[in-house]
Amino acid sequence: SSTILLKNCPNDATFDLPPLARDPEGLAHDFKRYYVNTFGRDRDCLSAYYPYRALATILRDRLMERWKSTRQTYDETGCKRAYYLSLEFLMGRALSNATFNLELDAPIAEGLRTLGLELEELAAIEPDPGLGNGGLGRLAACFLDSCATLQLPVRGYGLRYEYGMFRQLIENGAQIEEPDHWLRDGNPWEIERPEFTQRIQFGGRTETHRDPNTGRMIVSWVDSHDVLAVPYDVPVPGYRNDTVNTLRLWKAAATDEFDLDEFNAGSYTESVAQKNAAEHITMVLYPNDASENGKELRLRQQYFLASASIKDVLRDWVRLYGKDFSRFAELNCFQLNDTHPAVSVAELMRQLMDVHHLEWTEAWDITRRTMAYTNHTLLPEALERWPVRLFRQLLPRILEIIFEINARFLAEVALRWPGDIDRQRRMSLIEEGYDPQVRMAYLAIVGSFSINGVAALHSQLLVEGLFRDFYELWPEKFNNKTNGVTPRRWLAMCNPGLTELLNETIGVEWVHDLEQLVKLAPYAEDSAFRERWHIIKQNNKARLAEQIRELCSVDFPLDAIFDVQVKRIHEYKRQLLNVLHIIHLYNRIKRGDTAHWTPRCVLIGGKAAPGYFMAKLIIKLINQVARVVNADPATAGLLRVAFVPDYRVSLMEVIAPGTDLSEQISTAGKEASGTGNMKFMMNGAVTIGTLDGANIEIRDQVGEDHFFLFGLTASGVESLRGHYDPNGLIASDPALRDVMNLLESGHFNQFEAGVFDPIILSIRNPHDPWMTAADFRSYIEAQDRAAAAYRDREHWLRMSILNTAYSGRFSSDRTISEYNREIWHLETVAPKTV
Ligand code: NBG
Repeated sequence: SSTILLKNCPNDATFDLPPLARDPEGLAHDFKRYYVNTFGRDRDCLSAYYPYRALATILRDRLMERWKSTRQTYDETGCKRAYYLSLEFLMGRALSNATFNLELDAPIAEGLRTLGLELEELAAIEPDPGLGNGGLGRLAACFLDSCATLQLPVRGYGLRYEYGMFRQLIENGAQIEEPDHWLRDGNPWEIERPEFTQRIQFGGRTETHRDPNTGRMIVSWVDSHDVLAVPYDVPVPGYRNDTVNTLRLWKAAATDEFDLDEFNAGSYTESVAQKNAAEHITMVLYPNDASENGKELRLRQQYFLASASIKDVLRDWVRLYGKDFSRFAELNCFQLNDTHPAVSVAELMRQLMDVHHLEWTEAWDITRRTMAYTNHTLLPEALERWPVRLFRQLLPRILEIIFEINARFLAEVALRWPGDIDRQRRMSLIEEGYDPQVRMAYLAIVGSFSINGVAALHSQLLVEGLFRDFYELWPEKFNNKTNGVTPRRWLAMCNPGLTELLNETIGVEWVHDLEQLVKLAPYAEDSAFRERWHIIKQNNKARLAEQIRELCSVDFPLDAIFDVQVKRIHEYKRQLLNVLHIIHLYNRIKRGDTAHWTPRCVLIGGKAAPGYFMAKLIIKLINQVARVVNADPATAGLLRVAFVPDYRVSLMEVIAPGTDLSEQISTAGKEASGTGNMKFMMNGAVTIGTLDGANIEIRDQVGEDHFFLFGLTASGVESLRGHYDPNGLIASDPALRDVMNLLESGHFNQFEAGVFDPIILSIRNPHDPWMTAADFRSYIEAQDRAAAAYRDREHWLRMSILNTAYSGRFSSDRTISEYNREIWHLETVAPKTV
């Protein structure tokens, strides 16, 4: 019914609506109206949910008018547009973001107070939508925020998962996963747009016939099982600038037709039940971070996103420009967030040729001028490859196109390197073998004009290693775009205390021009300023400690150094190294080696992929070590350890401001960039870290004296491979030997003999890819330096201030400006003010 069209749309331009209130009284009035008339509540309603909904509706109204005006301005100016294609958008809560970006925080808080309500309390009712795993999904969210703030016409395309990232519980030290039905109570931040529904094909076969008019061969994809893609739009407000961009999320829905064969065979119910399967496509987010998983449903998700989004863009094109695609590449750009949406390359070809009847050369020229690919990892286990047989069965037409792309590409390689058969085999989009595979990264590279890594080291390692052959062929395509995070959510909103001090000291411009934070640097020498800095940090630590007490029943004393590692649990991120250090400190306490001790609270948090055995075991070890350490009276006032369950965006908003020491301790060469490292730095934490990912650039910015460096370099790691000898290291380092002894004695698993054996074996394994033992000595020495530095309070405060002062480079506004200047080439477009 929602797809039935009217002859004339109601003309909203003539509606003459009164302007919406922005003052406390007007806002309170609107609140009352929604609470009573829209949600039907009264004094008997004790649920905080309805006040939240009433407030969300107020903000939605105010976003809506700007949203429409932004859309119309983009259409009217005929500007070039970019599309960020991503299987993940980890947006975080929307209410406080909208309130802040619309500059309504003060009047709303005041209006609510007249009704006896607290803005912060209502904002915390909102479920934190977890439509992403970790860094990659959160980066997409920061990018959308920066695009809207910079007034760039960029639209996000993603999937509307019914179930996002699982909720993590800890039982007996181990991770338990629980489904997170975040949509259960509805979502006020989306608008369903059934009128823009698309039809997506799966299965079936292809047929070729000659067009009687043109004589051209036309391929059609027939007998397919189709699924509908229904878009839900989410507003993305810019920072105080009237721009509201769009994140369009697709939901899978069954078509209304029945499968006739089955229907005639009398299996009516089976036929209806099958329709249900269609809706499974967007049921759940795959909870794997930086590792592929090869399930058919995942490929369905990828194609569903690619096909629906490209159809949507082409529909828009035809609406605005008709069937002439000659300027399409000039006015459109797709940014592929990792290889997850890489099938878009073939899908754009398919639609241009089979639906819009372009010739191969023209379609290929358009595709190669519109697609750009970002790589987010070097880990081999994350490189996506799909079996050719799966493609043949699920996406037969797409496979034909991939084969054709490959044949033409390999001819190009042969022309450049005649007779180099090995190179052709290496570069082929198809990995030959018993079960041939499509290499998605190569498809993305061949189909794109730009390929980038996410930090300087990562981009360099890409062209020297993984993508070397392609770099030799097309050096001009490769570039770096060091990641960034939005200073709105990750400083201004999450750290109101510091924001106030910054505004007073250097003005308010830093919120959208973060390099201005350098103006803080001279204040590091001002002792009165340092004192204010200290008080703010202590308040933030108190807020964090309260959370930890509530969630973990562990007390964090505020005079201790707050030492934090929160991120996905992965062996390469080396939470294990952190645990070894904790055990080392515990040993020191037990042996009475506590002269000049710095009290320390270690906080670790993060989710493990449900199928990742070692990661789950590491969680268990952290919890067991925490239990032993915290229960031992000898550690009182010296050491506390907590594992915070269900780490997510809204928790980081409390954690980052309250952190002193930021743990960024991955094996060098493995962490593509990291973005948590940037959030901590902005909030005045000092980093202890390896020369990996963006850590290198963080250290370059803040200076080596204000960063605790340790460990092997990426090239050091590579040259140690083959003669790494962890057992020799353990034998010769008394501290490490003591740590291993305690671990191996079963001290942390009294009632579960042998549970941690796989961890012990991994540390002692000469082929341990993460080389945990290799970096132990240098790590505990860096930790000692950090502890000593923390005891010199004025020195630490200087370092803390300088970390914030030199964090300007890590704003996603800078990153997005670079994407735009070097890849997208969009004009800024300011919508008409409403
Ligand atoms: C992750 C990297 C991080 C990086 C984010 C964002 C994947 C595949 N990669 O180091 O591990 O910060 O991407 O670029 O999730």
